[in-house]
Amino acid sequence: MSAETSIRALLEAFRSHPRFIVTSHARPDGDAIGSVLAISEILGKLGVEVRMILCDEIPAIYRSLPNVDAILQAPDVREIEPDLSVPVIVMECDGIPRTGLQGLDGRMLINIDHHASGREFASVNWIDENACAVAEMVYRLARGAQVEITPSMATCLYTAILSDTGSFTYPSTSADTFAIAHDLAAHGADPSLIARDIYFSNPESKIRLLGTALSNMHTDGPLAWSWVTTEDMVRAGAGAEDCEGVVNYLISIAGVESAVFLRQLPEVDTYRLSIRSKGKIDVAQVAEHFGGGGHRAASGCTLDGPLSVATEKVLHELKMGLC
Ligand SMILES: [Mn+2]
Repeated sequence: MSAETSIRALLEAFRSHPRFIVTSHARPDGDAIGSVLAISEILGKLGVEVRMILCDEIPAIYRSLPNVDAILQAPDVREIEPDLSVPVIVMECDGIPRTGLQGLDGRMLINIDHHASGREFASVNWIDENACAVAEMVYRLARGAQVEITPSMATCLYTAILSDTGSFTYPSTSADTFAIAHDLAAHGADPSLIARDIYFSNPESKIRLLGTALSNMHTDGPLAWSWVTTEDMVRAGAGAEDCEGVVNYLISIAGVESAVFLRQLPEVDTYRLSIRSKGKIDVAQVAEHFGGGGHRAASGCTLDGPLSVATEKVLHELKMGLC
């Protein structure tokens, strides 16, 4: 579906339902949170009532976003919205499981995604692989719906685009990205304040954990990898969100084409992998091979331990991708 057709289908759905649930994926990132907040404000302006529900906590760096306290955290949407006739907008997910939420089955679903691994699982599916963030699509929706971009909307969308493009450095960054960022700054997004919240507000635990992760670093030609165990995390007083971005230090090494960061999950000997590429290797394919997903340059998946086996498996796939 073209953007125009999708936006028309969305507006039609908004007109025929007085109430919506808006959600995104588990372990929400800047795009998930910023897009949920912005689309909810747009819906509000269109006279639609909205409940924002995520299964996980908002990471500290996004807790100053406007209206973020209105996002509810619950394992099951029926706890908050028992009426099954209330449709759900699912953003940045390739299916219901990615939300981590229960109680979505049997509802009308609207799917808005920009991942290469995006799938048409909903009644309305708007998937644009070329969008740098779902926030870009939400911005286009606001324009298409002729909703005025408010300073709070602009702040949420700019935050999402800044974080999802790796500060305007990923291959998805285009002239359009800057045109949108320009318009958002003109409508009240403050680039300096937003950067301070995202990049200069780290908890000390995150930097301590980074130290451990970097001392566990290994390289083999164009590949770099590193890990932290649950014990490392306990020692640093760190949580899962403190692992965000560690992989970017590994991919920042000259000559490294692809990098992997493995985080041991609590209780079971299973690892959450973040994979990055400078472009030669399609890491979306590598992640999909292991049941995960993402983009050509940034993806993720989960592998069973022990650590040495998980590491060997992913390095093998990455080496295949280099051939
Ligand atoms: Mn995104």
